[in-house]
Amino acid sequence: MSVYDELSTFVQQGRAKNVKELVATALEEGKPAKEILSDGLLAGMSIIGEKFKNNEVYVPEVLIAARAMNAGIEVLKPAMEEGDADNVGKVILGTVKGDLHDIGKNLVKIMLEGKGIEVIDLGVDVPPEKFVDAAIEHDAKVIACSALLTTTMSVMKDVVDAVDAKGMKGKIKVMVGGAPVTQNFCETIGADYYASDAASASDVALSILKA
Ligand code: B1M
Repeated sequence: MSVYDELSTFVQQGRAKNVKELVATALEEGKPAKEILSDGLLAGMSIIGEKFKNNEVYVPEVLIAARAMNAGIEVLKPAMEEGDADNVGKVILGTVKGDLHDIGKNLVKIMLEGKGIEVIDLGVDVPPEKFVDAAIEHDAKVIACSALLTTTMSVMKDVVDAVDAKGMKGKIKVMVGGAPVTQNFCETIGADYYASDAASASDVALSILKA
């Protein structure tokens, strides 16, 4: 069994301690952080997601797997960050109201910080106005919204509207992402940018802040 298959299995079994140890070993062996993340940790979480959908596992198992995955990400974090880049600006980040999924959002945060971007992380279940108020308070040019549920992605439109209502359209850019979100959806709701994964989110944010 490859180290990635083993990692995937540990994530599915929710064995946080084993995940941490194996990620550390894989890094020591020179395995690329990106590969450890995608072929090991995310692969395991994706299998859990399928089983969850098919009612083969339930919320507690998913939570335990998520905790194991987060433990692995913590060990990976230093290797994923690009290091001491200059502070190039601020981004307000959060998972939209009604949505409690934060693993993807946390990955976006790691990648943004790796580009030298200061991240004000509002956490999960964030109401639209809170994103905008925080952006104004911190003079941030980008709001980055994550949503994992088809029932919460519509809240991103409320964020776009809230930016408009505060007279900040064009001054604050809204970037959207998360598993059910697409470029087409982004355009439909009038958001400024879509990013399909955490690495692209950091590239997009950097280009906005440097423009
Ligand atoms: Co939830 N859940 N969940 N869940 N859960 C999904 C999303 C689901 C697809 C599972 C399934 O049915 N197959 C399904 C959604 C179905 C739908 O809407 N179409 C679902 C459901 C239904 C639910 C509940 C409603 C279940 C219930 O209670 N009946 C409930 C909702 C709670 C709520 O939010 N109000 C629920 C609860 C939970 C847990 C709490 C148990 C747990 C979350 C723990 C946590 O986040 N701390 C959980 C989990 C873990 C999942 C799955 C299994 C994994 C999600 C994940 O973390 N993936 C998920 C199934 C799946 O995705 N395969 C599922 C790994 C993560 C790295 O990927 O977040 O997609 P992701 O992030 C990616 C990209 O999307 C992107 O970058 C990352 C990769 O680089 N990205 C961005 C994310 N945000 C971005 C923002 C950007 C740019 C890119 O710019 C701003």
